[in-house]
Order: sequence, then C-alpha cells, then structure tokens
Amino acid sequence: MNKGKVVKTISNQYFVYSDGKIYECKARGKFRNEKISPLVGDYCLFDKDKLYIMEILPRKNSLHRPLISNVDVALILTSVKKPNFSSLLLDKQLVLVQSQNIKPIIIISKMDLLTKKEKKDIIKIIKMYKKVGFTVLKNTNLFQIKRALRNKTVVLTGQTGAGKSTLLNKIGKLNIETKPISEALGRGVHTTRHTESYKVGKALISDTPGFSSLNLNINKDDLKKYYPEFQGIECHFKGCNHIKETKCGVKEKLNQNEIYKSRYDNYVKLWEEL
Ligand SMILES: Nc1nc2c(ncn2[C@@H]2O[C@H](COP(=O)(O)OP(=O)(O)OP(=O)(O)O)[C@@H](O)[C@H]2O)c(=O)[nH]1
Ligand SMILES: [Mg+2]
Ligand SMILES: [Zn+2]
Repeated sequence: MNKGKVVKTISNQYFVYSDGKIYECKARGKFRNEKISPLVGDYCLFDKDKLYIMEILPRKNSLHRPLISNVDVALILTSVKKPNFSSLLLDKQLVLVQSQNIKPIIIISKMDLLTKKEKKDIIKIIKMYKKVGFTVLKNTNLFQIKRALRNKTVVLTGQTGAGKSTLLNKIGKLNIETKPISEALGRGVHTTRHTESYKVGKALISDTPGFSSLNLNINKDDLKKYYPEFQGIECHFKGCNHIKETKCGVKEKLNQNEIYKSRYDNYVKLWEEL
C-alpha cells in the first residue's frame, strides 16, 4: 500500500499524487456504502497496481462548498461587480471557513469596473473588514497574495465568475480556462467544473467550481464564535446569542457604533437562516 494525496477529482476518478507521479484511481466500494468519498486534499492509502484508494487518512478539516479537505488558508474571491458585491455572502463564507479552523483572506476583484463613487464605497467596506481583523487584499496585489500563501495549502473559494481561476493563472503562470460572466444571467457560468490542486512556488493551491448560493451547516449557538468583533464583550446572560437578550454587550456596542451595523445585521440574518 502507498501513501498519496488526492490532487484532483473528476466525478468518480481520483488523481492521487505520490512520489512525483499522478495515479488515476477509483475509490473502493466501501466508501460508497459508508457515504464518504475521497476529497481533493485528502491523504490516502492506495494500491499502486490496482489503482484503488483503500483508505482515507484522518482530515484536519473539510469544507462542503467547495468540497475540499486539509486546508490552511481560504482565499475568498469577492467581486465588487459582475457579480455584484454581497456582504451577506462574504460574511457567510467567513463563518464557514473559520468554523473549519481555516484562515480566511478576502480577495477583492474587479475594482477596475467601478465608477469613482462606487470605488469610494467599496474602500469604506474594505476598511471595515480590516478593522474587524480580517486580511483583505486586492486581486491585483499579486506580490502580497503570494507572500501570504508561502508554504500553505490554499483553496480558492467564491461565487462563480468572481475571478478565482483568473487569479490562479496570474500567480501560478497557469492556463486554466476562464470565461466572461453571462450577459443574460448577470453571473458566471460555472467555467471551472472540478477541483484541482496546483503547486505554485511553495504553496499548493486548489481551484474549485464557484457557487451561486451557499448553505450554512454549523451549530446555531456557534455562530457568534466566528465574529472576531464580538469576542471578549461581556453580556448579562451567560451564553448570550446577542439577538433578543436584554443587557447584551454586543448590542450596546452596536448602539455606540463600535460594532458595524452591516456585520451585525448579517449576523441576525444568518442566525435566522440556521
Ligand atoms: N474586469 C475584470 N475582470 C476580471 C477580473 N478578474 C476576473 N475577471 C474576469 O471575470 C471572468 C470570470 O473569471 P473566472 O476566473 O473564470 O471566474 P471563476 O471564479 O473562476 O468562475 P468559476 O470557474 O465559474 O467559478 C473572466 O472573464 C475574467 O477575465 C478583474 O479583476 N477585473
Ligand atoms: Mg474558475
Ligand atoms: Zn449579548
């Protein structure tokens, strides 16, 4: 038995990297019965001759959307136009990524499509996310992006058409297919259809298919944990969820403008969604 890492999946074909080679494997039937399947990012034991993945080694984390495991950093590709900026979608992705102990980096794309006035508004939003404690970079800051990814296992995530493959092409000098977003739909057309990892300098970066909507699958009471700006605030009730409770420190800070309203409003929306 050999040890390898799944670096690409296309339907039920798994491409396993081991000792400088790629082995195109199938997954053993027992996985299907157990309703688990190998993910890009998985370390596995596989049979080099029969080309079967026999065992998936324990994961340090995994995401459902995109489907991937064992990630250190997620680049959350966030376009400001085509598709339009959605703070709710961004906050949702920030929650999901942090819930798996993955460091989020917000990458803003398509700033070049904005008018002067729109640019001003987006810059305010970027400042807000930075103040909360998130790393925010523009997709044109290639040097800084590369520096942040050194020695890391990275996933590109974000809406379809946000510019994930375009960015990876630039930082990795690759030639992955990209496509303009559909004029008719006003959104991307799912250009990337499978997840694949690429070695880029000292980083391993996975390109993934984009999504148009996203479900939160976390424990409702955990939601507040993924809001850095809520941490360390004292509330009257132990376990306060900062929603309808009285004497809530978070809501006091909100009233004093020390917590951003859009972040709090999205928190309530996500809470209701859960
Ligand atoms: N103007 C502008 N266009 C961009 C930028 N980044 C990407 N694009 C364009 O946006 C379109 C979609 O980019 P892709 O890289 O294919 O998007 P994606 O996120 O990989 O999309 P999926 O693979 O469908 O998930 C392409 O036509 C890109 O050329 C940007 O910063 N500015
Ligand atoms: Mg793509
Ligand atoms: Zn509270």
